[in-house]
Amino acid sequence: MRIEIGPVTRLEGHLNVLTTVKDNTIVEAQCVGEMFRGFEMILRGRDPLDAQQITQRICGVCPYAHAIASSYAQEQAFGLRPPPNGRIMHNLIQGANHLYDYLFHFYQLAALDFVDITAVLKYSGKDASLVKVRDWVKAELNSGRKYPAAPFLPRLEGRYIEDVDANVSAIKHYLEAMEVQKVANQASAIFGGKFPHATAIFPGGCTQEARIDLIASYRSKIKQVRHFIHEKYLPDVMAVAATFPEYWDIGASQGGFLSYGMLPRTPAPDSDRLMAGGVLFNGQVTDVDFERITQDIGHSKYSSASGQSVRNSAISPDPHKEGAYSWIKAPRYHGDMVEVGPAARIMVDYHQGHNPQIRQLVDHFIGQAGIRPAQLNSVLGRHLCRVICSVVIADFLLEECERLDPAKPTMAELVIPKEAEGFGATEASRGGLLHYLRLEDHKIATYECVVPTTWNASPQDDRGRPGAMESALVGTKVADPQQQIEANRIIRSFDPCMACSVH
Ligand code: NFE
Repeated sequence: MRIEIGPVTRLEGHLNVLTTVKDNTIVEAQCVGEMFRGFEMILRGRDPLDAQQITQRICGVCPYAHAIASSYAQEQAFGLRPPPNGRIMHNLIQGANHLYDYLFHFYQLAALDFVDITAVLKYSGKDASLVKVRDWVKAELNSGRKYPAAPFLPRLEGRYIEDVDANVSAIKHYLEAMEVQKVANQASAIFGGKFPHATAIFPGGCTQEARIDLIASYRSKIKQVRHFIHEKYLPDVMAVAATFPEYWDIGASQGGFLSYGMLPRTPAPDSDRLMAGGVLFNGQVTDVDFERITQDIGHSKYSSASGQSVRNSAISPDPHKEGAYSWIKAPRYHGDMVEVGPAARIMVDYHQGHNPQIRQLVDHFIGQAGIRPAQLNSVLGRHLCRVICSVVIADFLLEECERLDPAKPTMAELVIPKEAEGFGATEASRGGLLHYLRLEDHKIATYECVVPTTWNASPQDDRGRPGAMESALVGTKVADPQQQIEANRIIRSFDPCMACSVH
């Protein structure tokens, strides 16, 4: 039985997923990116300094990661190193964006997979925000509307949290999380100029000053966000894990893991990073080699050559190509499928014993959950790894503030060479993000972005092997093949962003 479970809601953009179900088990899955955008074509022939601005428009959720990857690529092409303040400001802007994004994903996108909003009808307390939600749900259900209480209802049927107090507390945190996300975005905007789409991020640093009042304001905002992470986000994720422990064993992808690492601690962006990069296969981590990244398009709607390296990538849309089912390309590492994202980021660092705080947090929480490190490759593992990232990043951002020196410059002077090329790699919230550019006659001749959701939601490669998310769906038992709440929870745990994936 072949079933279309798309459009999958509570994610960015338009994702369709087709599953084939036999005996209540998914035996095949196809992730379909349904639109074409063409940013790499838009960039051709432009001034390279347009790139960190234009690529931010790929997405309103993770714009800073694109600006940072573009700046790193240009820094390499220009032979440029930002001064320490510039590097730190890049980190402060990008890091605060990660904190916003993890909270947004868990509360607004994923939590409703587990939290029962109708439990609020039993709320008898006096909290004004909850009373408002309760009265609204009640009025909606009595309204006679075809779809009352949208977008929370109707929903897929399955088991949700049953405890009324736990549900009510989660609904309260859903509301609070939106306020905290605003604070995180304000923090990014202090040095980035605005949210989304920062104006101040440049190759070689940041155009904002390292003023004492800005540092103090940034610190106080990150402290507020950090408080929420520790007091609400972390316990809420562990509460979901305690209620749905079966999801430690559901949704494992079937390949390796790739992370570029993030938040450099020295002006060389690819040197020592807060989280180390690497490629993890069978418990072994090796350094990332950009030359080993290729993109297959056998099942993607492009007619250019398949399997090209990043440097040689081309883009030629072919909407009617036979056998193609997605606008997403299929990136592979040395020919193999890898997952990117929070679980990859944490596992790659953990397996190298690189960041002691990550090791300690992973050991603590897998001990508490009674699972093995390999089970971080799961629905719950991805949620837990986002929390671990947020704890580690929030602490680091506060330390970075101490290292800003108001008396020193925040930008390096830059000269655009006539011919040059550069790679820029970082971690967006959803995983490894790579930008590549080549200059000819001071202008962009080639620009290529290899984006997190392009890896995770990729279609089959030329050998017919599935992408990470497709592979995570295969083998999943579904109680109701028509609804597949289990598949939806798997997809959401990847936090796909379709706008980014097709860019
Ligand atoms: Ni549009 Fe993004 C992140 C990037 S995902 S959200 O995180 O890059 O492919």
